Amino acid sequence: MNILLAVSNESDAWVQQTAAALRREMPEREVVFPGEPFDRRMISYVAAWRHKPGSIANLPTLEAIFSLGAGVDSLWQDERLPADVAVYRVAQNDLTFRMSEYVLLHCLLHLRDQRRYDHQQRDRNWNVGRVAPLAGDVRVGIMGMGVLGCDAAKKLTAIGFDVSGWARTAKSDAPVPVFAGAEQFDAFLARTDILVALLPLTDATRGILNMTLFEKLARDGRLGAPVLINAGRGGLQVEADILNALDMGLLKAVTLDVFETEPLSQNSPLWTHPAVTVTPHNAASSDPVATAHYIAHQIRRIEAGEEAPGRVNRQAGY
Ligand code: NDP
Ligand code: OXD
Repeated sequence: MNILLAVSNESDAWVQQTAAALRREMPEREVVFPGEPFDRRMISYVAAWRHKPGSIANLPTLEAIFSLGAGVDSLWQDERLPADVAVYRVAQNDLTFRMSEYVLLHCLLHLRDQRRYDHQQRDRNWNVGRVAPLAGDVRVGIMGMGVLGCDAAKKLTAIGFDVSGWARTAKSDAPVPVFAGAEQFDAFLARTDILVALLPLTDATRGILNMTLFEKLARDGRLGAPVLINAGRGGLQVEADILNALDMGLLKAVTLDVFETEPLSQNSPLWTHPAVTVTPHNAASSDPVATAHYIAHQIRRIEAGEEAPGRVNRQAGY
């Protein structure tokens, strides 16, 4: 019935706050870390974030693994991940709404060319420049129409953007038109001025943000050239292709929250490129209290024999 908190850095403040919040939520259980002595036979649940491979093996009464985030790709990197154990992820408003704030912020920054005015302010340069298009004149394409993509789509639509999505499977209840699968991918790209990547990292999506894709984005948009925002996973993108596409004018600007290697190397040209906005994988860093509350809710549902939210399809990888 106890909970193992399997993380890469046990002393991290966010981890310690999550552990404290979990103990408050479920005082009847022990919350332990892999680095301390504990009874492996008493662990029913693992809450994991970038855990050390092998650290959640040999737990004979394990019932479920909870990702402390929405993404689960780091779990699959563990060859000793217990098979046949249900995996759950975070799919709740605290995280979702933060991601939508990030997507809105960066779509608007690109719409209004804000980076240019930041540079101008530094130079005390009063240059109005061209009149920005209205949101309604700009087509946003969201790759990944799951929990995050749908919420961002609703909110982008509410401020006027012309939004479409792309997913693996067709949707009849999405807030915006959704293109599905490989067959409709090119049509989706051809109507996209701002491409927002909110995909999980799987074998099918790794490296998808590459030169071939950038060449297929709309060439007739009001921003001058297409813009990329990636807040999904760094493994989706080929950073050398992004830099080349910027230099060739195939992309006008990019916002990246995630990177091929994190933290981003000090030597990466992305840090200083004038058309690149870098954030440190914090698009939707969640409140530890909300995360612990959500995991406690998932556990209570499982123990009541009910379906818990956020169940991952292990075969699909997300
Ligand atoms: P969901 O599982 O709810 O949605 C995933 C979406 O991606 C679904 O619409 C799915 O299609 C689509 N998809 C998956 N594989 C493919 C494919 N091969 N081709 C086309 N579409 C595909 O996930 P969330 O929305 O909750 O989260 C998405 C990702 O965002 C996470 O996996 C994580 O990597 C990232 N993330 C990043 C954060 C950050 O701070 N930067 C924070 C939180 C999450 P379908 O609907 O057909 O299944
Ligand atoms: C997540 C993340 O997947 O923060 O939740 O990246």
